[in-house]
Amino acid sequence: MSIDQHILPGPVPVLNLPPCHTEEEYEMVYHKPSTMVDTTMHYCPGCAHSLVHKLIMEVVEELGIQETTIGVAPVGCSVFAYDYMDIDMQEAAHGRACAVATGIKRLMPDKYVFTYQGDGDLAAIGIAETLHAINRGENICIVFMNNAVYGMTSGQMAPTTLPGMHTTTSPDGRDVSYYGAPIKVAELMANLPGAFYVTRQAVNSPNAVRRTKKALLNAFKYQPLHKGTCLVEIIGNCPSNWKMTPVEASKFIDEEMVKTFPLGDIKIPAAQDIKIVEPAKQES
Ligand SMILES: Cc1ncc(C[n+]2csc(CCOP(=O)(O)OP(=O)(O)O)c2C)c(N)n1
Ligand code: SF4
Ligand SMILES: [Mg+2]
Repeated sequence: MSIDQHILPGPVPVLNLPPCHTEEEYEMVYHKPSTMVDTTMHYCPGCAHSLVHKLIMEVVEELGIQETTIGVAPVGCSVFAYDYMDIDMQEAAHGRACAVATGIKRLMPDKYVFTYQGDGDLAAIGIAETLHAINRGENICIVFMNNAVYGMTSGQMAPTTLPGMHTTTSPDGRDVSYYGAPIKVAELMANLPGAFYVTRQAVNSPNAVRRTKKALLNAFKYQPLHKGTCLVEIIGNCPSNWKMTPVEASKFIDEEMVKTFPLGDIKIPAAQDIKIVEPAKQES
């Protein structure tokens, strides 16, 4: 007896029913942005970097600026951002992303230029370059991923580590009287005259993701106005170094991180500064 005879009770009827739905009837609710390279990412499960890469690339796709966008990648876990974003990218040595982006933007003012940096990269070794670029009002967008640790190098204390937070270099918890308080980068930079738009967001829930996408969209849209620097700080999950599951890490952001790093806009442009100038109508 063949296996078919053994498991099937009898001849299988051939049903010529119409398909339930035509292709047009399906609503497209998600597609991977065409601006992303079709490859596997190296990030840990639950890491914020992969999500934020995707959001930036969605913005680039929606604005139709794939050919005119240049990103600057940092050191840290997101050093390989250039392997995932299908745009022109430049790697910058430790903390120098804003200086490199300054050069690119000044040479090519019509390009959309952004940096992508972690807290070790931006707020420690690169704080000077970042502060001076914003003070000068460079027309770049800075995407600042704050996960409160040096993720790539196994979770050392960063300038943004929370008070009392345990890291590999603060095993008893960050002692503020010894190491100082966490640096609130967004608030600090918003005080500089060159800062045009400064916001702090997160990506630990669907609503937070939507707000972050909006913030990134604004920051990119403002760039052709040449009015100053846009800084989008994003509180990122680092489940591996926080020694948490992805779900616990998302809760940790809501329950602990936001106490030190409250979410929301910190500096928004005045209405007249973002007024779109319509091209003059030609007389017929
Ligand atoms: C001059 C120098 N200092 C330090 C390092 C080690 N290093 C590489 S990445 C990194 C920290 C990255 O942390 P962060 O910028 O917060 O990025 P994350 O991995 O958390 O996304 C450090 C300290 C190095 N390679 N060279
Ligand atoms: S170590 Fe942290 S920041 Fe790095 S990939 Fe893993 S979760 Fe992301
Ligand atoms: Mg970090």
